[in-house]
Amino acid sequence: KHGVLTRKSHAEMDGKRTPRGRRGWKKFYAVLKGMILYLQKDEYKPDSDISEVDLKNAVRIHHALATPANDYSKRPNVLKLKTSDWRVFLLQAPSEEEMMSWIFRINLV
Ligand code: I3P
Repeated sequence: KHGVLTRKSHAEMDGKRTPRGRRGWKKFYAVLKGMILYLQKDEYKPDSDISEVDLKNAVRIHHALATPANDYSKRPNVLKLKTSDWRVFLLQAPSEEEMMSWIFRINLV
């Protein structure tokens, strides 16, 4: 699965709140491949190698949990992604349907 997702980092690997200055929203082209959610700067190209930056933004979603971010009301269609290493991301999808589809696919892994 792939598509546009806008990401906000909420908590870090140690479970602590992401510090000021790194809490902004950033738009990515997301690609879910195997157990990894790649958050790429540019559009998906099937045969191109993944860049260093894109690898840095990749999220391991094995044992991760995705739920609708019902406690976040500033933007629509936002899901909350909790990873097995205690990071928390908010991810905004372009529509509710897309949000539900990402949640379903992430939780299937
Ligand atoms: C953050 C940025 C986010 C905002 C966040 C700010 O600043 O303005 O958009 O979240 O507020 O800290 P920075 O880019 O300097 O990290 P919202 O869009 O959800 O308001 P927060 O600290 O209350 O999460």
